[in-house]
Amino acid sequence: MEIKPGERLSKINDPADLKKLKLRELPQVCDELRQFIIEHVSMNPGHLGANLGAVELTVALHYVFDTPNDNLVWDVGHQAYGHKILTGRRDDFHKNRSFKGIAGFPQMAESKYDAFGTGHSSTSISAALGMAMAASLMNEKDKHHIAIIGDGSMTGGMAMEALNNAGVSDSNVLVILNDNGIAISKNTGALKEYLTDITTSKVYNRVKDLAWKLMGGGTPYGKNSRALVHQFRSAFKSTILKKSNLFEAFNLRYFGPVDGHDVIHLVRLFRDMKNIKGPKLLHLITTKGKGFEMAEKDKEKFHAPGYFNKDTGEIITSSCEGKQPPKYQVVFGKTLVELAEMNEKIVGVTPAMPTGCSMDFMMNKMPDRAFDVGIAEQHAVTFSAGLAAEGLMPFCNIYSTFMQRAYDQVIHDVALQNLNVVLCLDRGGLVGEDGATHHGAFDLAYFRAIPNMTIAAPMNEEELRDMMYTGQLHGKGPFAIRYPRGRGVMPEWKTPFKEQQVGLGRKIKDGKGIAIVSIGHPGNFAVEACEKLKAEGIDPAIYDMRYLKPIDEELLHDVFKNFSKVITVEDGTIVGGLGSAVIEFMNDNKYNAQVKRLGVPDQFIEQGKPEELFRECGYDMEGIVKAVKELV
Ligand SMILES: Cc1ncc(C[n+]2csc(CCOP(=O)(O)OP(=O)(O)O)c2C)c(N)n1
Repeated sequence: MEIKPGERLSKINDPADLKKLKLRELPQVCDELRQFIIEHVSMNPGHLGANLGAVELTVALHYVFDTPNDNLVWDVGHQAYGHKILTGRRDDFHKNRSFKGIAGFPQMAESKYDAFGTGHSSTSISAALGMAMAASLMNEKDKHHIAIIGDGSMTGGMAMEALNNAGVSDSNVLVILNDNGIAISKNTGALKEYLTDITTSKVYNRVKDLAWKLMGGGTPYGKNSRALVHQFRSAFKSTILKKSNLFEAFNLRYFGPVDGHDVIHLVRLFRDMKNIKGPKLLHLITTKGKGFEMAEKDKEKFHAPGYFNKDTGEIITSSCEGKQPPKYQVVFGKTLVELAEMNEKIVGVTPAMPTGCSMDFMMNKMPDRAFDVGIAEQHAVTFSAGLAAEGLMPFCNIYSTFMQRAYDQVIHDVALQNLNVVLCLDRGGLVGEDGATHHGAFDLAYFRAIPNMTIAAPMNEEELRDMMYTGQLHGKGPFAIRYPRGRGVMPEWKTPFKEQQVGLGRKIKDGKGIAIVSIGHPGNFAVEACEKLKAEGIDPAIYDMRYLKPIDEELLHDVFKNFSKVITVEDGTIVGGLGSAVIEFMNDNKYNAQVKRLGVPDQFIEQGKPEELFRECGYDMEGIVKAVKELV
């Protein structure tokens, strides 16, 4: 069904059209933009709450600044739908996050208005600062560089590193802190408390208001802001502000907190900010889900709600929900609680993804033993190393794509110290609609290079449970378990625990002429492929390696002694993963076989439904059938 934009929105094809409107027309533009986003996301799922909260901010930024000459750098980019719609992508928005459609996050290749590509958090201030530095070296002194970052993303270490750097530069960076008091789940940590304090502290705000009055300004940030700010700063720099304001302590000029939903005030504020040189931070208070009652009420659920009714807010779930196999995430969360009840040394660690990875089951059941450490993957890993060094058994769950952030921490703080940390890599492989920034395509390859590391990948729910059980008994250093997004294959998944022999694979079926060697969930595609091939008289053997490291050499000897044609299947890059390991083994042991590697090719894969992407990469059931027929 076609969704029609409102009267004003329908005329905005780029920011120049927006700029033609009168200031008083902007609230109407905001209403129409909000409605357009709600209608689209209800039918074509994506991020909702963050986008609704950023509507006024987005309209005001494009109204005042000279985009794309001025750079808008969105942090994470999950709140940039309004930006996309106002910058020429309104009519393509029904293809948001779809195969061959537009990306759900800003993408430099997609539009000149997307100053920087994002998806992972806490990068915006660094990128904007780099751009500002480049502009100043190239003598483009009038360009503006604006980082828009949420309070959750501000907890990421990179954001702090960038603030630290920005504060000693005279670069023209404006950081807009879009503070809605929540990340995906409730924001955690001292920074959150600090932001609440400066927003609500009567003393702080009274002193600030008094300052404005003393300086003769009726409203803060009025016409003569440059002079005002100067007086304000010199009077308060060494006293109240510097001591009580974190951002001033970083040498950034701090403005706010102000209402981030008053579009007219925001326009006036931004116009003023344009005249203030140097690094500065504007603190906006917004409401996640603004303007859609259900989303305001249940912010966590409406972060990315899936299909919902645009009138009632009711979330639409598929009717056969009960009969389907569970999601790997749920099996992880519930199994962790079971294990923690058996082993008191077990603790859980998540960097800001408690519901996504299902650590919330443990948090609810045993709140003292499960930690949400904020959007801080590096810290999560080293924090887990610390827990392990004292004899606890941490299960540190990080999405595969975000684990990339913590690579050195895994090598230096866990593997080199040979500490017993169970690293759970959720969303391994191609994840679907979130696209290139979120695919967990590299983990098998990047972990395989690390000494002391064990890497396990379950083919189904039972194996995930057994690997988790085995991981906590292992006691010989880091133990990684990587599993995909979404459902497994076993509706009856609550199997009794069995300790696995680490590094032992299995032959799923015997066969003739050709062997398929797989790891993890795609082994199920291989089983389906063989059922299909049977009808055509082709009968490959299937081996499920279970462990990529240590790899089951005995099983691979069996493969190469019996087959001269081998297909490897993995849900990850073919550069350095299972296929590479098998070829290395063949070479080292002087076998001579034809090996075809199926997996993610050596390129970034964009968004689409997982099935579409598996097909595109050629390792779904059909892809395996095709490869077997070509090779046999
Ligand atoms: C490095 C990294 N870790 C985790 C995530 C997953 N993630 C996406 S949005 C989000 C919450 C961001 O919170 P905030 O910046 O406050 O924005 P809000 O959604 O509240 O507008 C998280 C944790 C991510 N994108 N990048």
